[in-house]
Amino acid sequence: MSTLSRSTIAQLAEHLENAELQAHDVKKITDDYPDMDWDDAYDIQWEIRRRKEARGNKVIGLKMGLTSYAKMKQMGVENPLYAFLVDYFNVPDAGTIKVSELIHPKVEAEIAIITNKELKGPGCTVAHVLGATESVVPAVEIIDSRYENFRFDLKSVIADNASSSRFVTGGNVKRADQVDMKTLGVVIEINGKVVTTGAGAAVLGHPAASVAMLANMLAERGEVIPAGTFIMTGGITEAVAVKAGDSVCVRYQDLGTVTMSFV
Ligand code: 0L1
Ligand code: MG
Repeated sequence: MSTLSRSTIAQLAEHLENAELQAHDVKKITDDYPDMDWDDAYDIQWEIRRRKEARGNKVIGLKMGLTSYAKMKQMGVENPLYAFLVDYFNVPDAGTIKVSELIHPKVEAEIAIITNKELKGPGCTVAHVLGATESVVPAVEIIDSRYENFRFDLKSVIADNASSSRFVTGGNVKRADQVDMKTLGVVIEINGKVVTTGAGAAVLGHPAASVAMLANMLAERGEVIPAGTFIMTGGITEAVAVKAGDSVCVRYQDLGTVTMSFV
C-alpha cells in the first residue's frame, strides 16, 4: 500500500537519480516525507530503474545490501534490502574509478553468484539457491550513498537504490560445488596494507541465504529472479572509505583477486 502519489514518486526518483548522476549529496527523503511506507520506497527505486532503462541502460544484475548483522547495527537499520545494477556501474578488473564522478565512495568485498534456473519466492531456501547456482564470482562493490554523510534510514536508502554506484568482478570464477561460500575468506588491502578481513558467513549466515531472501522479497511484488542473473549477495566486510590515489586489492580464498584504482 503506497502513501505517496505517482507524481511524488516520479519527482523523488528524479531528485535521487540526479544526485547520483551529478555526484552531489542530498538530505534523506524521509525528512520531507516522514509517512512514506516500504512500497513507496521500492516504488521510487523501481522508477529510477525505469528511467535508466528508458535512457538505454541495461539492467545487468541485482544486489542485496545490509546483509551483515554488524552492518545493519552500524547503519541503524533493521533489515536487508535489494537493488539493481546497470551496465555503467560495471568497471573491469584492474580498472580505474574517477572519484570526481562519485560523492563519498566506500568499497566492500562481496561474493556474487550467477544463477542457471529461475528462483521464485515465497519459500525460496538456501537449498533452492545452491541448486540454481551456475557459478560463484568474487565481486567488489563501490557504494556511494547520495545522502549527506551516509546518514539515512532504511526507507530512504531503499529509494536511493541501496547506494549502488560501481562494482568490479575478477579473479577466478568457480562452480558452486567447488567452494564453500560460508567459510570463504576475504582480505581487503588498500595501498598494500590490510584494512579489513571477513568470511562469507557474515552475509546472513551464508551468501545463498541472501539470494533466497531476495527471491522472497521480489515475490512480494510478483517478481522472480530469472535464470542467468548476476547477484551480489552483500558486503562480507565493513565498507571502507577510499579517495583519489588509492589502490585496492581484494584477495579471495580460492577465487583470486579483484583490483581497482581510484583517480
Ligand atoms: O550494498 C550495500 O550494502 C549498500 C547498502 C546501503 C547502505 C550504505 O550505503 O551503507
Ligand atoms: Mg554491497
